[in-house]
Amino acid sequence: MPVKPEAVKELEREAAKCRRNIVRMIRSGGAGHMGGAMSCMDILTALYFRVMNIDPKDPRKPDRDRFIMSAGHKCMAQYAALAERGFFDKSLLDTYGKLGTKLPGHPDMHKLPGVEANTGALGHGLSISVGMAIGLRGSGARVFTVMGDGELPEGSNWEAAAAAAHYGLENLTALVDDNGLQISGRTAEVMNMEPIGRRFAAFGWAARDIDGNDMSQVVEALENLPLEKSRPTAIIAHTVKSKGLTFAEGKTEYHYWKPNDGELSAAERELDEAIRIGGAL
Ligand SMILES: Cc1ncc(C[n+]2csc(CCOP(=O)(O)OP(=O)(O)O)c2C)c(N)n1
Ligand SMILES: [Mg+2]
Repeated sequence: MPVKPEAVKELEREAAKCRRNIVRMIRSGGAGHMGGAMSCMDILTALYFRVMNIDPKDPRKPDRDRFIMSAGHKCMAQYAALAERGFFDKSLLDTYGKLGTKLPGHPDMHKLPGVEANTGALGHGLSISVGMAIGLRGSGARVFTVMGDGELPEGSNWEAAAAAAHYGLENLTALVDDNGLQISGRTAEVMNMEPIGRRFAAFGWAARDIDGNDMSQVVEALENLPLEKSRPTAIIAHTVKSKGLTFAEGKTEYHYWKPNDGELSAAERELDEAIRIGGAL
């Protein structure tokens, strides 16, 4: 069933607020992995505001859906969504990058409610997710993991992919934030992993491609899981790195952003305006 346009618009506004939270953290810390956090922000917004069974007042309730940010450097997207969804007070965003913060540059499950695993060394989140999904089989709880396209060359991902298919983990969904870039350039040039969907399919997954910055496509994909019975699902989400900040979109140099004051103010203005108007960026 198509998603109602009003619901899509509301989620797009939430996504703009979350992106604004990312810039707020960068103002606090002075720098951060902005590009990849922005590209996956629509996916996390759909998960946190519509799809996942979660409760900010009871973050560890046993039947909750689990979210793993496998590409841990993108954790500002998760912090932004958790804050906006009420898992912690938004004033914590202003501690990003400060000594003793609960919001470190890579997520720490012992510091922040809603974080299920410590990640940051690429290539481990899918294995963690497979273990969780096996443990949760039959409980109704699901596991969602966001991976980067530049993370896929890590061999451990493919051991995990094989295991997920072997155990028929239909409660597991991997979302590849395919923004086409990684730390040092175009993913296709650094280590080509295309065609990503067909690789997952060859390992026994059900896979599909979507536009990961089109909220109606993101919601439609997430509300029709599993894609095939008794198989894990891979959603290859084609996105734009730094989505939402026009001066930075699709540029490698904004993977880790250390802005000057002018750039930071321009980013704040652009996102404040996006929140005011609402709708897709
Ligand atoms: C095992 C490991 N190797 C290298 C790195 C350094 N590193 C951090 S981010 C990154 C690029 C990741 O690219 P991608 O997954 O596409 O992320 P995004 O484009 O969303 O920022 C790399 C190589 C790391 N964190 N872990
Ligand atoms: Mg990438």
